Amino acid sequence: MSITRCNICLRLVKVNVNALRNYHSENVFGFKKKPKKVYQVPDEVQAARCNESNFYRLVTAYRQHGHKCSSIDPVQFSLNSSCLIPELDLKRYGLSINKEVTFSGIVNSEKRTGTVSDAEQLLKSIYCEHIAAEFLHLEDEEEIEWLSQEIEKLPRQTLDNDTKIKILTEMLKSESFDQFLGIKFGSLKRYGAEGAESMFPFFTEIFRLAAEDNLEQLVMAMPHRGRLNLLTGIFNFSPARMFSKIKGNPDFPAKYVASGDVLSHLIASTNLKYGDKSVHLSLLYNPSHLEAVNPVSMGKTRAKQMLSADGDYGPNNEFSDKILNIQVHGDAALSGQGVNQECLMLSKVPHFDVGGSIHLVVNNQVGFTTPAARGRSSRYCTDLGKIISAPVIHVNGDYPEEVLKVSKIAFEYQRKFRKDIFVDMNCYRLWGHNELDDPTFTNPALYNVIRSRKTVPQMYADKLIQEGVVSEHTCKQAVESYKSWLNDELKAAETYQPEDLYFKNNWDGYNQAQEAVTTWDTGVDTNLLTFVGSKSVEYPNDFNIHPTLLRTHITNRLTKISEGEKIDWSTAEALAFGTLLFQGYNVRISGQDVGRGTFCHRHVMMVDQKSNTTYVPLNHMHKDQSGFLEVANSILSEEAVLGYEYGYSVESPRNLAIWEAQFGDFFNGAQVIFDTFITSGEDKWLWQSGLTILLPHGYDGAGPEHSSARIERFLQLTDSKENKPDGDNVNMQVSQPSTPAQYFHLLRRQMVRNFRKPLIIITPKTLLRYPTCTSNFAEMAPGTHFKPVLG
Ligand SMILES: Cc1ncc(C[n+]2csc(CCOP(=O)(O)OP(=O)(O)O)c2C)c(N)n1
Ligand SMILES: [Mg+2]
Repeated sequence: MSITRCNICLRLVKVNVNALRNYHSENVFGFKKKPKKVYQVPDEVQAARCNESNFYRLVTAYRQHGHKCSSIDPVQFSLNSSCLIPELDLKRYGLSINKEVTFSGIVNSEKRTGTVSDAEQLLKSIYCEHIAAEFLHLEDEEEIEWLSQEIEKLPRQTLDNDTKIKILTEMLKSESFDQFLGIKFGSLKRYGAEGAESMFPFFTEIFRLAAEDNLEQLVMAMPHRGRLNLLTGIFNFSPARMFSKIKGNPDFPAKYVASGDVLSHLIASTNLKYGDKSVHLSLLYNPSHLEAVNPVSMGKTRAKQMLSADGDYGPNNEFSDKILNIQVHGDAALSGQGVNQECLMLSKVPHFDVGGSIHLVVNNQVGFTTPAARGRSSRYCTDLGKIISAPVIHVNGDYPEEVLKVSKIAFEYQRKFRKDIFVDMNCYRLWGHNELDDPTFTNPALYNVIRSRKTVPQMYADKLIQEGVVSEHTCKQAVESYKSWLNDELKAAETYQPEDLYFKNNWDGYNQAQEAVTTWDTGVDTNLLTFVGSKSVEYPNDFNIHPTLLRTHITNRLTKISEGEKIDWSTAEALAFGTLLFQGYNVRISGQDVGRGTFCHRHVMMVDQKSNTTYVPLNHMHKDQSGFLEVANSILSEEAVLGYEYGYSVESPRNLAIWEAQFGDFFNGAQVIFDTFITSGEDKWLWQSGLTILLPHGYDGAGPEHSSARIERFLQLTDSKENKPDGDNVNMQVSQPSTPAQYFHLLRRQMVRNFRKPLIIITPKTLLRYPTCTSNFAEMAPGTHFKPVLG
């Protein structure tokens, strides 16, 4: 049998997959292409590793598996108590303990050479004691090299006495604060820091480094545990104000209509001073729904970055050059709440990137009553971080100095690589979930250990006394003087009056809405409408436009604009966006595929058919234009993305944040954000938000799931009155406009008023192209406005 050879020659075309799958969006507002970094392990290091390849394999094994037999659990209740890790067995690597090996280039040590036994000892001290690092899962070689060098330096690092005393003082203050509250307010749930006091070295070190590095602002999200201790201990929150609240007094001056929130949600906005440097800290309000505040903090960070021309918004800098995001988690909530997965997946996406967040887990190894092993399926609560190649450093909270050292690495890693990193501080919880709860119903063995040990501050005080750094007398004095200050504050609480801290800075000139229906002229001069309308579909000469887009969308719009008639839904939207940009407001539209629009009607973002370059015509209307449209095509997430946009919206009233669900009925994946932030933020916290939510497509019919955006649920969520018409002071506005002009006015009204309210708009599908659902310029001209009812 003969085989016929095929003479067709396969032509292999070298294709850059990234180029195919990515937009080339240089200079699109809110996105700058990052320069490609080239990293090369030095030749001599590579040579050393080749020469000692077996030893190098052993070192790599410690870097990869050492954490499994580390001693990071302060209550020794761990799953890893027996340290038999086969991967660390010397036999695997053909090494005997007396063999001389080269350390240089292989493990970071002061010694250039040593025996395998020396190396084993060193590696154990680095990777298997009170710090356990996980970084070999990272994709980037430079990051791995950098982290191994930094972590391997740790055993040689010592802290100066001033730093040690600072750590001790903060921890003693925290412990005293818990004891003080325990005595003065016996029935209070304070969710104290007892057992987790080593969180203080994390914060003091990160904040100090941030100020030293000339960061301007820190935006922080954190849950209940230790929050009050931090507020009064280092965030300059007046204890008198806190005590006044505990006694049941209102949070806000009487002139405001607001209910306030529970104690464990209090916030700080303060300047932290370190020598002649300072950094501003904003600790965000959090709802009880654990972790829901994280995307909000990211969105607020991004808004601050935009306002201060940081990162993609600036000429020449990187994200978080000025503003840094910090997130604190509980161990159970971090692994249990899906919003964290969404946030991590957002972290490097264009238009959502904030330059990497620093995460601290206050890992007391229990969630309410649930022991760690029942609270997740992964080994560590931080394993989620691995999905974005984030390093994790676990540390034993009984060793505050080690906590401080790894915090420094976390900070420096974030600064160097602008990526997320996790510090997992393993600690314990002295009491039950709160101080009134008895933990021994469910965790008797653990609490036997906890009740028979010394507290972390006391252990550290003993250590420093033994080292001669402080005396017992100084420690006692520090505690006494702090308690005496707290006593003075308790007295001051009796006459404390809430300060008026609201509607300041970015919000200067804004106020709460009145109990009246006000009408705002949102009309626009016809010449400007014509200008904006034609600019909204203009593109550069060398731009390869999609032929269908040109034939339909662009041509039709130009005709309608020139006639000022038959203005359709998407044209009205473009006119609203463009005129707001013209007035200097920024507009950000976010959600899945929003640039094109789910129903292919919007096209605020055009894609060059040859180069994949994106273009946003509304950002090129005029050379002096000061407002810009950010088109944030999002990941397939509702909760984190909506939370993000809410956070963005509360930073400044001058930026219109719009979130569009792909189909209206998908909003319920973000129900937590609606319930705990959007509908209630002003009442709980006096946080106003003009966040505008587009929910297509109400009752247009597309099967059971897509035919309803469930408008009735939004109506139920309003505090609309039953006995009289609502004023502007309703908690949120819900509307279903039926003409393009109405939609135009609604969007513009969000920006021109002197207050902000969340707005839900049930948007259509069929009406987008329905011949009779059009408006004309006369309905958008000066003097026109949104009409609550058309008749
Ligand atoms: C989304 C959500 N579900 C449930 C709760 C009720 N809850 C409050 S605290 C808590 C335990 C949290 O454990 P962890 O995250 O480890 O923090 P810890 O209290 O141990 O500091 C639970 C389940 C909540 N607040 N939020
Ligand atoms: Mg916990």
